[in-house]
Amino acid sequence: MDDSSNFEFAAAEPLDDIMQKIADHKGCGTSGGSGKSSCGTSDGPDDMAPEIWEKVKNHPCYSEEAHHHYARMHVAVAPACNIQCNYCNRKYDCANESRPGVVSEKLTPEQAAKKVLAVASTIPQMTVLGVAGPGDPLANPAKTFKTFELISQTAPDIKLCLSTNGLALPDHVDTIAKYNVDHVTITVNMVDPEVGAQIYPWIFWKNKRVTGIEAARILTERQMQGLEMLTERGILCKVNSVMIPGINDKHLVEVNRAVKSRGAFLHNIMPLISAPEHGTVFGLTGQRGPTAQELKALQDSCEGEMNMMRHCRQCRADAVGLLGEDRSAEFTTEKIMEMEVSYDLESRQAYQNAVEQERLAKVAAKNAELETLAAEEASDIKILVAVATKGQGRINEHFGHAKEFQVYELSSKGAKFVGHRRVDLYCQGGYGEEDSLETVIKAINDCAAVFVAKIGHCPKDELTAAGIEPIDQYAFEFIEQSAIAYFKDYLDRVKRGEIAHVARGDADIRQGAYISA
Ligand code: CLF
Ligand code: SF4
Repeated sequence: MDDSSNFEFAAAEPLDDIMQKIADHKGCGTSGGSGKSSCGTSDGPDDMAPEIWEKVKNHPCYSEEAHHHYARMHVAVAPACNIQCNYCNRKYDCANESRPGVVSEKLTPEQAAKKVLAVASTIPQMTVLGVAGPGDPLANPAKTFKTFELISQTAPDIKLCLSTNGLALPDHVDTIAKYNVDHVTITVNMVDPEVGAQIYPWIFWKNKRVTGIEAARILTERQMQGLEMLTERGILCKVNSVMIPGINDKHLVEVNRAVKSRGAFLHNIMPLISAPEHGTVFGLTGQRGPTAQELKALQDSCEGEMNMMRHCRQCRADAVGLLGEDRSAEFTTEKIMEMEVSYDLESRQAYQNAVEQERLAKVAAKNAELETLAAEEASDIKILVAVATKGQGRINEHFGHAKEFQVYELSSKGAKFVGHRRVDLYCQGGYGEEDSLETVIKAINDCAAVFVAKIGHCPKDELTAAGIEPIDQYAFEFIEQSAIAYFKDYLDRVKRGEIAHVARGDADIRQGAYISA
């Protein structure tokens, strides 16, 4: 159990003390009994300070647990950028918060406000509005803040979120606070200008272009200054870092320490996505992204310093829906302008109250299962399992319909979310495709089992032949409770000699298993 996450605020506590508690707290992860989560509270308000719980409880990026239940949306109101990253091509969305190659519809603040109301009235679990590109929101301050102003007037229950490269951040901290933007992400890829010069060819600073080490020095100073200013004001900060092998991979441990010491709440190390067809400098020079093994090793090595976000989906700048699903096509400008919007705060709150009841039931079920696991003889065995889910924290997706699998590590401590694997749709038009099944098996070949709501005979046989146990007996049940129950049974079967435990270490994770561009 990690005591650092168990703290409470006294009434009228000084802001410095509160910020120290945020800094002491390892990101948004909590020990939560023995089932420690990597990047989200899994046990609820008893497990963290009320002020922090209020900020993260329905933010799908700041709480891994919340991302099963709550959705976010982005509005693409910020086309310009004030720096150049070697992994970005302005023809595409911002690579910090999106997949390269997906072009957004640019919106005016008024169109964006209409879109937010349209989405909020259709998706009651949409709780967060982010401005994340396609350029830098703070290089477009008038459009960004006008959007926040309009939304705070018309949809006051929606949390406002911002993602920036940080160059202009210190100039806008007061405005960020004024509009109650309570979550800010800064992309920090280096704190050493010599490393930065290999990532940023130039920045636009005080009306002129600055290049090389000097550009990187200015950028890092502004990023650290902005981070300190935000955390001093009690604004929750997440740091995104793009892992670029051979350039900043080893250096990101130092970045992790630097941002943690300045009060960052959560660190999200994302893989570089790079391909020649993206037309970026790194794409054209053949700079590769990290393997799954390299990414996980770096995240693991930073976890002692600070909890790591592992559920990021590298969203596009107009993403809508739960992380991992994309409903943006339902809300094009043409469609939203024709939509009758009825923003009903009461029914949204009623829906969210029902979600909260479901979450409580889920936590209670997990804790009950954990108690029975704790009663078993301790074991060093650890396994990974893959889960097909479309949300609500339940095993509720057909094997053939899964676009991704969520991966949990099971041990005597419980079930811990450790990442996701995107896969091609195995079921194409109702027929299983041989090649796609092979792709799925490759993506989850380090998992002992795959939990699904339903699965056909053919894929069942092939998974079994590949050493992955297909499990449909927990269909529509809660993920963590079911996974712990399965793990107890697994340990029993190993003890009885019915199955041989196969250690599947990182070496078994094939390149690309986590990452698909
Ligand atoms: Fe958007 Fe970013 Fe806010 Fe989330 S995304 S601005 S913090 S609401 Fe989330 Fe998407 Fe990862 Fe960003 S999964 S890319 S971390
Ligand atoms: Fe592209 Fe974002 Fe970098 Fe600007 S900050 S160059 S939009 S990735």
